[in-house]
Amino acid sequence: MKILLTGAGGQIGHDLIGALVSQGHQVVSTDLAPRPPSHAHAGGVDWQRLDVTDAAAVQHMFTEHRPELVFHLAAILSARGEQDPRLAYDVNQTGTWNVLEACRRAKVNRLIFTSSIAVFGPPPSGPLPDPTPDDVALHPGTMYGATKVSGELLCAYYRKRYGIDCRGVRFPGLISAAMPGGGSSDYALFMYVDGVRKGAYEAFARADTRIPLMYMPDGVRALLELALADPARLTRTIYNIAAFSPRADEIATSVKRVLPHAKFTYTPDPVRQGILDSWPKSIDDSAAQRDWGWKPKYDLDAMTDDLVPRVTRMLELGAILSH
Ligand code: AKB
Repeated sequence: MKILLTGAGGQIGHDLIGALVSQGHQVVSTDLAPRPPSHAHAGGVDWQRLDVTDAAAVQHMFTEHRPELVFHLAAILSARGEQDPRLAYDVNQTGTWNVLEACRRAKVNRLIFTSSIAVFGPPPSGPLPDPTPDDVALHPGTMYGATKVSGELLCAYYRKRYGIDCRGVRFPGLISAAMPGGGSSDYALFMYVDGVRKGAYEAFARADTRIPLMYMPDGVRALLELALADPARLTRTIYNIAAFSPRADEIATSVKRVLPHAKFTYTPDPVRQGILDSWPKSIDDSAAQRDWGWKPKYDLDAMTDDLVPRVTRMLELGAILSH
């Protein structure tokens, strides 16, 4: 199948491209930035420069390549988005609109939208239910979250109005051996990277911070399974998906099982801690389980056992840059 990715140079693209290529798909990877050195494994994959905020360029790319399936990954994440809300609006809001319009005009069959737990925030009436279900009033506290809510609604609109088979997941914080960019959940990955590299990490979150997290192989599998799910079985446009929800100090304990000398300290950054505190502590993903059989394979310790050797290898290869 011919598949186009936006934001292919990011954390999800790194692993998703490899999975798509190994399944024999023809992949067109697009990103504003040139192919990062860490994407060397995707050497044979077509890499095209694309700024999703440029409507004409997006239209041209989609019409030229006529993909059957698009994964829309391009986004400015929560912490970076609070530094530059205008940029987050342009990329996440206008970019998503441009991608949907290009899908409509180029007659793309299916679009996979990557939403996030950042769509949630505490409602005025009190805290979010724990676990948080798919359908609660959405009160995001960040520009990133607000634009993801809008993206979800636009997907449902384009589905109903123009028949584009648009589907998506709300990702927890994703952890992998590829560097994330500007997320509030990044403390979790840095515990692994700096745990290996320096034997110590000063987290920007409190020790009792608890948010939903997921290991990237599960995240990639969720995207692929949803992309191939029978439309007749889908009762929603956007699905919560969950894996595990550890406190920051529980992640530290898990890392220390493998790296006993690693030291972790906690110095909360007020902006990122505020964002983390506004997100759900855990997620109810029963609709995804029921409709398309979603089930994570990795819990926290299984992720740690797999990830520490990977991070070690990536650091040896110089493929993880500093944060
Ligand atoms: C972020 O921290 O902004 C992202 C997310 C949870 O969507 N990783």
